[in-house]
Amino acid sequence: MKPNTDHNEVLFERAKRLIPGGVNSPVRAFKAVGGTPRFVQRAQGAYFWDANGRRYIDYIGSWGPMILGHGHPAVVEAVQKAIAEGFSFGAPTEREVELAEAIIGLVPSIEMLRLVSSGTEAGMSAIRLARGATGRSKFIKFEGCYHGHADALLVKAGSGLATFGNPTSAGVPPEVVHDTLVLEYNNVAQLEEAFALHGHALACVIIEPIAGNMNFVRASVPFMKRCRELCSEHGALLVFDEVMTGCRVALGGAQSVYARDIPGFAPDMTVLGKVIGGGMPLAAFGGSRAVMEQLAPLGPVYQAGTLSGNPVATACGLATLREIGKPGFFEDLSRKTRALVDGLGAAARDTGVDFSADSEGGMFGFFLLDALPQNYTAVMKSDGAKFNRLFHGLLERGVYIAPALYEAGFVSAAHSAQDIAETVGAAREVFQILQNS
Ligand code: KE4
Repeated sequence: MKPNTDHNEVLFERAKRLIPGGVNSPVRAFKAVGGTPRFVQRAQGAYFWDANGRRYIDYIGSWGPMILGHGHPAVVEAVQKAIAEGFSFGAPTEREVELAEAIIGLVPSIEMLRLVSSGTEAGMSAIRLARGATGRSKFIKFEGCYHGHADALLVKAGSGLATFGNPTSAGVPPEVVHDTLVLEYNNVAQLEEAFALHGHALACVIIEPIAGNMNFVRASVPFMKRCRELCSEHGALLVFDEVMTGCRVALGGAQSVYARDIPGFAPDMTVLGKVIGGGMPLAAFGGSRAVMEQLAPLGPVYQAGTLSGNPVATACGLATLREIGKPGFFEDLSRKTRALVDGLGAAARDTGVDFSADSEGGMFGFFLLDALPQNYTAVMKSDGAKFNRLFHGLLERGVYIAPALYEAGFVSAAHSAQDIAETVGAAREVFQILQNS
């Protein structure tokens, strides 16, 4: 190859001939930000190296799972040991029980759980279980929240509360989303009206408690309180989608954060993924015994999976949970993440860039807006072109953030103070360029 070949470009062209868009998940294609995706050659700690051998400080970390950083020795050792014992059996193993015990120990609202292989599978199964357990078909989700790509969840708001959802994807028949009601995040009045109209027919409300698929938008405490109260009043289940926030914003997930402000707060079901698998294909959904025992083979709600509870994935997840459960882990991670957003905020203020940011535990988000948005409409008021220039300016300086303004960011235990300082320094340079142009 020519000496200054860009191997990312060569790989991307090769990939696009064989894989739709050259990627196995759309957000990786850099469609929103433009340019050539970086093909990862290897990763270690807070960094990955692309096909050209260029190092990046990684703030995606596989979209959340790599909370310890890449290649943590204890996790590598656990996975290597598991592989030597066998890849997959399609039969129960002790490690699935150990992982269930570990998760239930961290999330008191879960009495029983089922392991699956992806967040989509967990979210889809949680909706089916809520419908089966309540005998009701309708459910509420919120605009800007993503719960995986199951048909009933690929939906945008209908016009008004009387009408239900419309598909956001081709291939989803309108009737499949007919029972999905899409409301505005943080809108208490609309939520109360929806329950007044449909409360008797609602199986559940599913919510991202801190919406990482809108970059980083917190459900307000009053809004979360009303979600809980209205679900209880009307016999609907409150389903927390903590695929992103679980064991990431706190050891007990976002529900443990809300329980600090709402005494006794707990959802009825929780969907988990990402961190609990440590980067391997593993997710889970759980809740009360009464609800979970509606699942096959005990109850009438069917759900299954060839690789569910995979012995290598459970080893990876267990080793990860062991490490993040160590004393001081989340305090250190939270401090580091807050230092990043504070540093970015100071750099933005010094350069006059409209900027707002927030973090909880090892998850953060920022907006090129002067105030934190409270819902999807507000998030999408961000200047996309400006974000794209920020994204590429950081990328050129070896800092890898999410290639889309509606995605959250993640710090790992492996990110050093030096990495954070380097990132803030790079942002300061790019903010300056944005302001001077
Ligand atoms: P997966 O099916 O991608 O494992 O999980 C779906 C899912 C469910 N719930 C929440 C809150 C999620 O954030 C996700 C997946 N998150 C995206 C990032 N926004 C994964 C990245 C991707 O789609 O490639």
